[in-house]
Amino acid sequence: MDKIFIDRLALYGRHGVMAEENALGQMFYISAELGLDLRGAGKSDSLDKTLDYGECCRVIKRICENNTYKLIETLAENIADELLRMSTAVKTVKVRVDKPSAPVGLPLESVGIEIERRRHTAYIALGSNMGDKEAYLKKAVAEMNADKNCNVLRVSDFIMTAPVSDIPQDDYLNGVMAVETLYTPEELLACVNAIEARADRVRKEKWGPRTLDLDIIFYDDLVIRTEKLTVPHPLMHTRAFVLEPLCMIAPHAVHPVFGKSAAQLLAELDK
Ligand code: A4P
Ligand code: MG
Repeated sequence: MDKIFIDRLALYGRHGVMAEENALGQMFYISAELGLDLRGAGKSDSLDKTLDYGECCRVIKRICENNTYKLIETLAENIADELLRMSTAVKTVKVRVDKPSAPVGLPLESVGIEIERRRHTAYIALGSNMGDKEAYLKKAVAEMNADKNCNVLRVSDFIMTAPVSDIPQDDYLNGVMAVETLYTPEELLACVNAIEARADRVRKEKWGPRTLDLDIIFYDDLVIRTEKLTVPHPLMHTRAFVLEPLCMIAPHAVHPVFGKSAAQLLAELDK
């Protein structure tokens, strides 16, 4: 990917674990690398097709000079966050913080850290079979989009489906949304759980009726199996109520375990 880079921007800051560091301050050298497509700017010679590197430097300066953090990790994390939020065109950000006068008590040229953060694409299945189902799904989409770490890219139509469950319950309204997010998978789960909780979701029984169910179907092409989280969602490939709306917005999205597209999985289910 193309890059904009900033090399060793020299700034005075008050970050450190020691009280003297917070009082006196010291020099920090901050480098950043932003990954984005520069072809349009190169072809048109127009500034609005790229990101102004001067503006990037001013963002870094503001964060470094207007805050006092104990850790350079926190400084770098906040810089990466803001650089990514400057434009959705920025897909990746690397930030390096050098702290050459760190009070280590040994002769050294510099110590520091480097982090890399990026935008991720997740697909989230929505379902509701209680109360005003459409209102619950629409509110979930709006809340997701209002989160500063998420950006809803596409939303499928909402379709009525018969419940897949042994527990007698009302029909479901189902859909799928594609989301660009800065959250890790675990943070995204916490985010969707919070949206469910605000929709008066009560967890009584597995597969029981619910005002709102939000399941993470895919997160990039990651395969995750932890106590809290299984991605891809373990039953998605068996469920038309997930695959049909998924195919409306991303028929070519590939299941990273089976190596098959959403369209293929749906065709196999129909058979
Ligand atoms: N969890 C693990 N992996 C994930 C993931 N990828 N996304 C954990 C979201 N959550 C995940 O989920 C229980 C726990 O799963 C969460 O706390 C989270 O830590 P839950 O939403 O409380 O329980 P659930 O929804 O009853 O279970 P599950 O396995 O998500 O069931 P499904 O697949 O959501 O099935 N019929 C129709 N027609 N339409 C439906 O939408 N939905 C269900 C529920 C049954 N029948 C349906 C529909
Ligand atoms: Mg669920």
